[in-house]
Formats: sequence, structure tokens, C-alpha cells
Amino acid sequence: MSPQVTTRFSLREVAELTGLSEFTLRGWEGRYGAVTPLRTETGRRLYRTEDVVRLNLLRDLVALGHRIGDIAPLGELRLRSLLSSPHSEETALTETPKVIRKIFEGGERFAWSEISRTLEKERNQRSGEDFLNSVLLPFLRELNRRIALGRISISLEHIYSSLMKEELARLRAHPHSRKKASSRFLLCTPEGDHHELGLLIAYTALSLRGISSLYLGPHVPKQELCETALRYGASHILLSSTLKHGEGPVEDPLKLVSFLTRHLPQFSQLWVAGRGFQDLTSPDSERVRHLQSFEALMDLLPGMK
Ligand code: B12
Repeated sequence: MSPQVTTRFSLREVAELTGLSEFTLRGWEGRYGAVTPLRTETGRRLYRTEDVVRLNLLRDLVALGHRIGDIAPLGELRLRSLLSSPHSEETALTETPKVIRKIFEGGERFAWSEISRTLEKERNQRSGEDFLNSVLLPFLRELNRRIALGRISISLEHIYSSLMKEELARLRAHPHSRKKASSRFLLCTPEGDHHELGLLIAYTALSLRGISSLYLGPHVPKQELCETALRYGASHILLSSTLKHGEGPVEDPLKLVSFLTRHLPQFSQLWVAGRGFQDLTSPDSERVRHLQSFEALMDLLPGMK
């Protein structure tokens, strides 16, 4: 009889199998007790197959909007029933606006001219801001959800991202509002972070509201940012970061904000947003504001002087 082989996985292997980063895996274990892997004599983690199954379930539920702290204590049966409960993917799909479903159905068939027509029709029926809030942002949310669930191939992901960028550029090309605000925004992502979609959305929102802005784009060194803020006379710096410290080559957000509050011109306010700044909920300077969402950004813009 052959000896029984029990498969064990290292932290790196589990990261590859689940698509969760090593940082997230350690966090879910340490903070929420999501799984308790075995340990080698030297203290390295060894995961069982059932740990990987459990982590995949937790990952899918988090992508559907559940909080890890709420679901981490639940057993496998309960997790499975949650996946097929009213918050299941099917329900999320039927709750998705019809136009968004049409875009994704078209994308599956590579029917790009059909998608263009659908978007054009929506664009013509709505104001720029309504198109942004009711079509583009829900489209992005659904796209992120599908990516997190592993439902989108890499090429489709790239095509959808380009589509989003084109639509945003189109909105900016036809501003619906004349320049009226005296504010001057400077937009960028921190050095090391190349994710610029969130920044482009904000740039488009500012343009639709007639607010002057200078788009520096992604990966801007902090010293350069401070210098440009001074030369441009920026009333606001909008800094968006998607990468979390430890998961990419970006500086600790606390240290970055502390540097900026010391070196930005006194007349500039600093607004930070995106998941890279998620943990910076109450910055300790009055000049710094943390924006939780695009809705929060839009709410802040109208009354600006
Ligand atoms: C597109 C993408 C890329 C593209 C970026 C292209 C571009 N020019 O923007 C490319 C291919 C370059 C890329 C590279 C990498 N990526 Co990437 N990427 C993504 C992806 C698929 C979408 C991110 C995005 O743009 N979302 C759009 C924004 C608007 O949505 P959101 O991030 O959910 O933000 C929400 C809020 O935070 C808020 N918000 C966000 N920004 C802003 C801005 C303002 C002003 C406001 C008010 C609100 C706001 O609103 C959003 C909706 O609620 C995500 C996966 C995902 N599903 O999110 C991974 C993801 C962000 N990437 C990730 C990683 C790790 C990388 C790489 C390190 C991968 C690698 N190993 O090479 C590199 C890093 C490159 C670098 N140095 O920056 C991780 C980040 C993990 C973490 N928590 O830090 C993610 C989450 C994937 C994953 N699950 O592992 N990536």
C-alpha cells in the first residue's frame, strides 16, 4: 500500500492559489482568525487543502460586499449558504442596472460596436454628471466585483479599462459647466502607484463642475508635488492611492501625509482618497481631508469658493 500523501501549502503558494496577497492572508489570520495554519518547526505557515477552500469562500464573500470581521468566525456550511443567499452573485447581477448588464453581455461576445451604441444612447439622454454617476461608476463597481471573482480574463479587463478611460475623456471634452470656481486642484497618485483610474474619475468630475485642475497623473515624487503646488498656486491637492503600503512600492501613507503637511504651501488643502489611504480615517491635521468615496467628493465640490 502506498503511504498517504497529505498536501500542505506554503504562504506563497496559498497567495497564488487564492489570489489574496500574503499581507492579506497574514492579516485575516492574525486579526480575524480566518484560518489557523499549521507551523513548521521553524515557524513557517503550512496550509491544509481545507484552509485554501475556506479562504476562497471568504475571498468570494468579501468581493460580494461582506465584511471579513463578520464572516471570518463562520463555519464552512454557513459560508456556503451565504454565497447562495439573497446577497448572492445572481441577486447582485439582477440588481445591476440593465445598461451595465448589456455592456457585460456585449463584452462576452466581443460586440464592441453594440456597446458603443448603448453607451452613446445613455450619454445623449443624460447630463454628464448623471452619466458618470449612474452609468460609469456602477459599471466600474461591477467590473471590480467581477475581477475579484476571477470572472474577467486579463484581455477583457484591459479592454474594459480602456473603454472606461475613453468614456471619461469624452465627458471631459464636452464640459457641461463653465469655469466658475476659484479653486485650483492638482491631481496625482503617489510615487510607486500607477493606478490612475480613480484619479481620472475625479479629474472628470472636476471638469464637469467647471473647476480648474492640473492633472499630474500617476507616480509623482512628493518633492515634485510640493514644488508644483507652489508654482501652480493649488488651493487643493487631490492625492489618490490604490496600492496599500506593504503590497507595492509605495510609502507609508501616514509618513507621506506628514511630509506633505509640512512641505506643501500653506494655502493648499490636501485631500486623500482610494484604498491606499483607507486606514487614514481621521487625519490629525485640519488641512487634510480623507474622502471615502466619489459621492463624498461630489458632495464637497458644489459649495466651493
Ligand atoms: C487596473 C489595475 C491595475 C493596472 C492599473 C492601470 C492604470 N493605469 O490605472 C495595472 C496593470 C498597471 C496594475 C498593476 C499593479 N497592480 Co493592480 N489592479 C488593477 C485593478 C484591476 C483595478 C484598480 C482600479 O483602477 N480600480 C478603480 C478604482 C476607482 O476602484 P477601487 O480601487 O475599487 O476604488 C474604490 C475606492 O477606493 C474609491 N476610490 C478609488 N480611487 C479614488 C479616488 C478618489 C479621488 C475618490 C474620491 C475615491 C476613490 O472609489 C472606488 C469605488 O468605490 C485592481 C483590482 C480591483 N478589482 O480593484 C488591481 C489591484 C489594485 N492591483 C494590485 C496590485 C498588487 C498591483 C501590482 C503590484 C501587481 C503586480 N504584482 O505587478 C501592480 C502595481 C503597479 C504599481 N506600481 O502601481 C492589488 C492591490 C492590493 C492592495 N490592496 O494594495 C489589486 C487590488 C489587485 C489584487 N486583488 O491583488 N493594476
